[in-house]
Amino acid sequence: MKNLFDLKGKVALVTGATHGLGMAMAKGLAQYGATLVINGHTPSKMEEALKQYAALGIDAKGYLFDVTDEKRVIEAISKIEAEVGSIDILVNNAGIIKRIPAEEMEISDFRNVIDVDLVSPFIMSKSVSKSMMAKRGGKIINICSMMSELGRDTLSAYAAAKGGLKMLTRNLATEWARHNIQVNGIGPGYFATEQTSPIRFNGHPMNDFIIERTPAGKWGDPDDLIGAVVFLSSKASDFVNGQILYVDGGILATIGKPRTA
Ligand code: GCO
Repeated sequence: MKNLFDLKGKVALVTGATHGLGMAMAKGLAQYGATLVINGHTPSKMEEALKQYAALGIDAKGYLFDVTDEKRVIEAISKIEAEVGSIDILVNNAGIIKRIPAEEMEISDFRNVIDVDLVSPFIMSKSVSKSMMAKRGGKIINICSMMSELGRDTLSAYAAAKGGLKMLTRNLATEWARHNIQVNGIGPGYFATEQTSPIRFNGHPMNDFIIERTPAGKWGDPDDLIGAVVFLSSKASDFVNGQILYVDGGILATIGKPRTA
């Protein structure tokens, strides 16, 4: 039986893959045979990340570009296509978060989060879609969030972006399935990363709250996302379109339970 999850011969581009969840997913794609291309925007972080990939025996190709700038994205995609090959798998992972009460949030901050977390996945997807259509196939995976389904204090911009990203995923799936392009999403629950460190340490109440609210009773480990991203990047998901696969330890499955007295 052919290995449905084998990514050999496929070029995978992961945005924001110099650290955190992006790096874990990128590592997993490479370990399943993909040729790995990573995006970042900070030269020092890229240099450090490429060393970490190399230490794992992964020959990652690094490209520095701003995913919110369509001109730069188009230039970068054509450079990658010339130097590595056309992109078979795109993981739109790059994102930012700003935790500010809605009534205090500057419109510029709101717009910045929407730009990075929602507009840039559209820019990236549109930019790779042409070559995917030409070769009649491709995989696009958008990294959504619990905030694609739920609100949380201080996250108005982030939830608006991630809720929009869920619907963008469904719409691109609708428009591009006819080209054999599968567009899906992954919704990570609460993971132990740099991005969540402000709400995990120094006695922050969110740490215990998340552990209680998550049926699995713990924060996720970034490697817990590898199975989902390999599945959605592989032949195994050729008839899966417009789905958001939540990897959340069960948070979205439950209303939670009362604190035991
Ligand atoms: C927060 C967290 C979340 C997680 C993730 C959950 O402040 O609530 O940062 O946003 O990062 O998005 O899926």
